[in-house]
Amino acid sequence: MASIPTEQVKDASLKHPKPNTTFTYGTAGFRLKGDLLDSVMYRMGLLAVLRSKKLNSKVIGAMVTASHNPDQDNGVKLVDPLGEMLEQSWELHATHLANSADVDVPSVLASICTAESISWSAPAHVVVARDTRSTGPKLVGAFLDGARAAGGDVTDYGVFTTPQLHYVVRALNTKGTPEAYGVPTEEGYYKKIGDAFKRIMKFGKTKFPTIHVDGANGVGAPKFKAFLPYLGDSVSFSAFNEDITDFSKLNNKCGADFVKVQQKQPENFPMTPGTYGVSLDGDADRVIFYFVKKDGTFRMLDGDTIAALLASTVSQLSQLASLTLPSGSPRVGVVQTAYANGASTRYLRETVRVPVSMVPTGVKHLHHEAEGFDVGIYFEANGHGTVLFSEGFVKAVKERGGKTPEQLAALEFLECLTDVINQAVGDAISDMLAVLAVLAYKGWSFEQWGELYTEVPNRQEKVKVANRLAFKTTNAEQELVEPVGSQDRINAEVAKYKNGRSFVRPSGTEDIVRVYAEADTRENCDKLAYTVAGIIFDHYGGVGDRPAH
Ligand code: G16
Repeated sequence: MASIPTEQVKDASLKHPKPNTTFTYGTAGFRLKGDLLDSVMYRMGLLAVLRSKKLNSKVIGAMVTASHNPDQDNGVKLVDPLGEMLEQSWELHATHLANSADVDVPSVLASICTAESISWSAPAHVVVARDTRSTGPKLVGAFLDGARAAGGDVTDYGVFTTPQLHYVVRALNTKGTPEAYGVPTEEGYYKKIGDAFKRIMKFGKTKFPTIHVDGANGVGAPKFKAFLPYLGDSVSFSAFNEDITDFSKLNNKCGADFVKVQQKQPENFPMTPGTYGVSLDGDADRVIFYFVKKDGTFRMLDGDTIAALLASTVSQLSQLASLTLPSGSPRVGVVQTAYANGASTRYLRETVRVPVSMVPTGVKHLHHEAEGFDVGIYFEANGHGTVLFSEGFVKAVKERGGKTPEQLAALEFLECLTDVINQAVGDAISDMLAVLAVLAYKGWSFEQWGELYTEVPNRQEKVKVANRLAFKTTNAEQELVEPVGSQDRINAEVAKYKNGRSFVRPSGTEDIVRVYAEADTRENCDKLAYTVAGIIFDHYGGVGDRPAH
């Protein structure tokens, strides 16, 4: 029986020595300064091979990106066969392997094989892609070394958006089956989503102004340009922040994270009243919409607003079409995190009347929860999310059980929607197209969409601390259990504000803790956010500049 090529793995390990750093598999995989990640990449190449062997030679993906973070950062996350994030129990193997001494790598691999009953003789298939970051090519090289040292068959897809990599993994693993997801190439991705977008826009009643798209100076910019020829001419787009040659510009004063956190438009982005803007983030898996009102004020439409629009539309259309599954009416549900605006949760529960689940930050948690619904809509407030349609729902929609022309149209619209949306993972470009299609169908402007509910003023701040791992949370990350006493201090502040809400949690992608606050007025909300940020800084190891208004 074949066994681990110990010498080969050990020799290659020594070429990718581990630095004196402790690695953690965080919210979206390993994320650190790019120049510290060589050994991690090598070892994730090894682990991806093991994961493929464990799953009967299914294709496993790896995406090399640090998404919304600056160019100096980089990261890697492994992708399971249907495009979902790596199963959580394997995050422990990843962390263990990443932190082992160089010489111990073969024995750690052997221990994972034993724990997971992996037969080494099974073939392994792995694919990898990267965003536009400067450290990407070298890190992909280290990953390939790992996958090859373990004898895996590995394909490098070059520069991709994160959602394109997830799409390709799912398409490869479903090829030739009744669940075939699409042609497993970049063009296959454009064609599948583009064709569905052209079909769904037949229902459109609105002519949008030219949509300005902020590419965050990242991979989304060239990929969106490549996508344009597949989208027809129902909407016209203008692209901005497309410079991927000057690495310092990546996510710098632009992109979805900047817009969401700063609550203002990106730089180098012309906007006047009536302009519609859309920002992607650095790897194009998050999207934020915005416009400038007639009075010149900036209005943002974030992940919560996207979830509200999609949940209300899918519910209404399912009812209009009298859609019935063998289990009864389709169960439409929404999954959010603590960052969801309180008003959006109330709107979903009380007006749309759908169940809303709260889970910890990270699409890996949201995705899993959303799988429990016939239509599971999950969006983080930061614009990261998608919609999962169950097989039963898709089948019922395709069977066209409707009778009236309105019912048949509703079913066709829903069917197109299942193809426009990238169900493998949150996808900024596909989400943008889905939102535009829904608005066009309803005959709504961005302004009308923004009237679904009135947001409670909110603010997010970052605090740099000596040790963010000292912060431990409970209750879907809404309360701190450590440092002891910190939550009492936060509660005492929150109690001073009408509709006050605030929580603190360590980021899983940046070396900071995040502070979130809501209150009845903008002024109160800002005061609460900065007071809580100040408490964390003063009492719990703040370093650098104290957060200031
Ligand atoms: C990643 C995750 C998101 C998460 C975000 C911030 O996004 O995929 O689910 O909301 O990090 O996480 P944290 O608050 O733990 O830093 P991205 O776009 O950076 O991949």
